[in-house]
Amino acid sequence: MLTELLKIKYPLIQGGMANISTGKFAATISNAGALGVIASGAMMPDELEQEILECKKLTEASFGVNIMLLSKYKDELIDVVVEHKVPVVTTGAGNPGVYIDKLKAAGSLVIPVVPSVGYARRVEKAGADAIIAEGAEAGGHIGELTTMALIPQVLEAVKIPVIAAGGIASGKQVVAAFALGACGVQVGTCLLVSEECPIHQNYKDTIIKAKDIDTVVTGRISGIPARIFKNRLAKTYMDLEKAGKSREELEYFTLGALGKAVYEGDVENGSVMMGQVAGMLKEIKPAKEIIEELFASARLELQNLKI
Ligand code: TUI
Repeated sequence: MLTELLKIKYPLIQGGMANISTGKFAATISNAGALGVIASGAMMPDELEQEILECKKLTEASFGVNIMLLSKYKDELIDVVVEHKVPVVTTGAGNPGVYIDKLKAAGSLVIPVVPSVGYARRVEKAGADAIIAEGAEAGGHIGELTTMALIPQVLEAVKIPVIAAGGIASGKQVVAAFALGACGVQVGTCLLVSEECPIHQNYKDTIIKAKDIDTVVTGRISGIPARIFKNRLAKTYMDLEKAGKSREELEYFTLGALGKAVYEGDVENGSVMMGQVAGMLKEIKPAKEIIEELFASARLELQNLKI
């Protein structure tokens, strides 16, 4: 049981959303009974330390830190996590293999996010405690496979617990994830529309207004695919990409422009990361209500299944 492994009430992990998942927001999610996760992707090591201390101040419950492996400061961020004995560490956007022993020696459970069977096998061999298999429905940096195709194939390949991510924002989708063999879910987009989520109101409104086809994957040509809201920035990015601009020249358009959307509310010239489920989200609610409803609805949906 994931709930036993992570010492939580609901088998739900907060997606590590750079610039968004602060210590305070992670504590809110942990206090709601799920696993709150601080995202260190856009943080300097001393900022991460402050956020960990803030989170510990605000919750007695377990929590995690996400290490985004494209970060320039990944070694130092890992050192902070080790020093503060963070209970759970999730990783994304790279291979965490070289850090796993060190993290486990500090008592952390290590749960890498993987986009394919190959990476799932690799991190299991390196000692990961569980895996989050993330489908391309997710927001932000993604792989190729959909959740529907990825989860059963990862399950076949590894023995450690598999958590599903990408395309999950309703009870039906939680049931689907469990039916595919997952023992829990990781969600991001549905928490963006929580009252407590520390993003600009324009960002939340953009999700509420979004339709099913309003996200697009940028970076498929240049090397770091990311699903974002289809706005002016996304269109400019794709034009530049087609014109042959390099990954470095395009960096501003991904993580660089995320802050513009998150803090300034510039939803036209900022990078507004969101998953394909944005089209389903119509209301801003307290995070606790979102999480409780997800599982109450999943239980009902399960009873109503007729096969
Ligand atoms: O990491 C994510 N989602 C993210 S990270 C992020 S910040 C950013 N955005 C755009 C460009 C640069 C940084 C926003 N959203 N999800 C987990 C995830 N991990 N998805 C895919 C992967 C992944 C990809 C490659 C995991 C391992 C991997 O290995 C590559 C290698 O060569 O080791």
